[in-house]
Amino acid sequence: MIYTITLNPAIDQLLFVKEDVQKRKTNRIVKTSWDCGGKGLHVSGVLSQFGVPNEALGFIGSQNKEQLYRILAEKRISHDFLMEDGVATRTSFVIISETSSGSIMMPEAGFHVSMANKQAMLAQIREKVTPNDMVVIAGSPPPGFTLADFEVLLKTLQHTGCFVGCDVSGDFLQLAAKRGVDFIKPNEDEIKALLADETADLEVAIRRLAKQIRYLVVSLGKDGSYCAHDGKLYRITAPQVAEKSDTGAGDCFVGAFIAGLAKQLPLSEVLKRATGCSASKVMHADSSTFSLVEAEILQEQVEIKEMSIDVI
Ligand code: TA6
Repeated sequence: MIYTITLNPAIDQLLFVKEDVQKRKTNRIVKTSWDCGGKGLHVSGVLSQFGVPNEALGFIGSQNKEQLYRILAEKRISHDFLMEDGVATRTSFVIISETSSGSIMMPEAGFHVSMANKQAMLAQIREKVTPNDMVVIAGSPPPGFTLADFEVLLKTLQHTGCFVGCDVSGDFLQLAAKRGVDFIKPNEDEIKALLADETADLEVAIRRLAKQIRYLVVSLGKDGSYCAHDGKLYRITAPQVAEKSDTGAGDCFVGAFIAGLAKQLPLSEVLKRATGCSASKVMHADSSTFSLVEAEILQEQVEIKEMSIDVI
């Protein structure tokens, strides 16, 4: 089984405007719609689209639970959330211009999680997770969820012997890297920060960090990615597509990557698929839509160069 953990889920409110938002102008909204938000939920959505059994875990608020459940049912995402009473799952506003590419994302902070629910999550993990499972923690933590809380969570997961993937940032990423989790996906700046060396050559930085992480992916946005695994370094070039919204593209990559590993595909195939899926996502305006058919066509345009990791 694959579990995704979204510590701070969101409901994305998509605000479509005609042109780019400008100050001192009435920026009229021409259309609004809703999507699930929070990186782990997107990972779950992708896994479901690939037919890979998964369950979304995390903390949600009682006040707008029906709305979130409706969106998750549409995306065929099964879940077992812990609920905080009297608060709402945060909204993440995403502004999408109909005439230009890219999106603006403005997430709310979210609610404080009670000690009882933090403990309940640890109990849930001890009860559900087995050594054959994969667990992906993705997205920002809610206010008051400390680094110490995250360390206990990681320790609890690693104690089960399962595969642990983390798509997190800042101090949480530092900690995940230090604890040698199985998968992380920093960007170029983050990997240099991880090594406390802003001037490090990117490939040198990857080679150094790869010693402690089984699957290390470094995302380079529209320029593709690097992946280091098992003594090999891969440079992946992404297909160029007409961008509508990049929101959720990284999550789509993670979901497809984990789906590929779960299906035990060769790594080059996993990387091609994940890159094709995230390129397809970029062509869609909302936060989670991508097409398996589009992704299959796009993955044929993905180029992978393989290098030995031991050069440096
Ligand atoms: O990556 C896209 C997304 O998951 C959005 O759907 C949005 O809700 C946001 O990211 C939340 O990001 P955060 O880092 O705060 O968890």
